Amino acid sequence: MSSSPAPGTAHDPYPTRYVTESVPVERSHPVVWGDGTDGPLDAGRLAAYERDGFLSFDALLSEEQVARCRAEIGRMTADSSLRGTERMVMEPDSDGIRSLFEVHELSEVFGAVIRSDPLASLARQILGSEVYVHQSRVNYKAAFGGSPFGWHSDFETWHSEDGMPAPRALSLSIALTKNMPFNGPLMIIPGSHRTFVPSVGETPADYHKLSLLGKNLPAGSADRAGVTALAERHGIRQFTGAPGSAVMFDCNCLHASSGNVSPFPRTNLFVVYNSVRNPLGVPYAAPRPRPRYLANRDVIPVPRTDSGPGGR
Ligand SMILES: O=C(O)CCC(=O)C(=O)O
Repeated sequence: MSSSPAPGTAHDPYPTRYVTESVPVERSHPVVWGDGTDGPLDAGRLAAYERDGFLSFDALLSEEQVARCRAEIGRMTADSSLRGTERMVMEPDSDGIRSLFEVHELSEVFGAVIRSDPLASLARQILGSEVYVHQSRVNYKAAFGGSPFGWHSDFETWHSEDGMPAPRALSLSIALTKNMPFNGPLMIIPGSHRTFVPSVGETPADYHKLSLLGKNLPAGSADRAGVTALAERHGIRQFTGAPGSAVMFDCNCLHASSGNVSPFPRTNLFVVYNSVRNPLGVPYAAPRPRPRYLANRDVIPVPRTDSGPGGR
């Protein structure tokens, strides 16, 4: 198994933030780890994930699960004890909610969905090991003003700010409302997972308090020339779909989404699974680690169950 050196001990294959110029580097780690045979994806789907860095699903969650998640969102949104906590990130220009973090801990409904075998088994198959939940969140993307997410690689942030050694993690973005071309759906540059685009700009202390607000801040944003070159080469895919549809994507994919000026909210559940063999260490390029609701350091494998989706 290949692994990355700890910061300061050897050459870091993914230098970022402390660089003065963004020089893209080719990924030195696998995309599909292990032989990829232990899981629900067939060889064709695995090969597509390896090539593009993502896979989409028409119905990863059932209608019943989506209804339960939406009811739970209503409950959490009305929960005054969550208002004003760091887990709830508000929109920069309104009193709307932008994101709610750690929903797998805050809610039994979300916890059961996120730990269910149909979801976790996908991550185990791609990452070639047991997995744990690195981060979970609901991105609300409210009607008439949900703000955008600029182009970035999540691994760039998790490596620099959380001390994630290797790109051995993946995300699921699951639609809880209909994702349409005009309400700010996810966009990915196919094939961008093979290139690490460093971000120029040192990480200030407690940077997460600013960077989660949707402002286009330098540290953590992908270098524009790097994004342009990859988009010109590979194009941009936009993901639309019914509630319950999903996109699973490699942690180093360059992705973004536009703001939502439409009258239709675009609310998605976002779950990140990391390999238990890729635990977080000292940040590679930040003064101190981010809090656990953003970057879980408890490597507790998601148990294997056959109870079916959604925590029956
Ligand atoms: O929900 C979205 O549209 C994008 C989310 C995203 O980029 C992120 O959470 O890193």
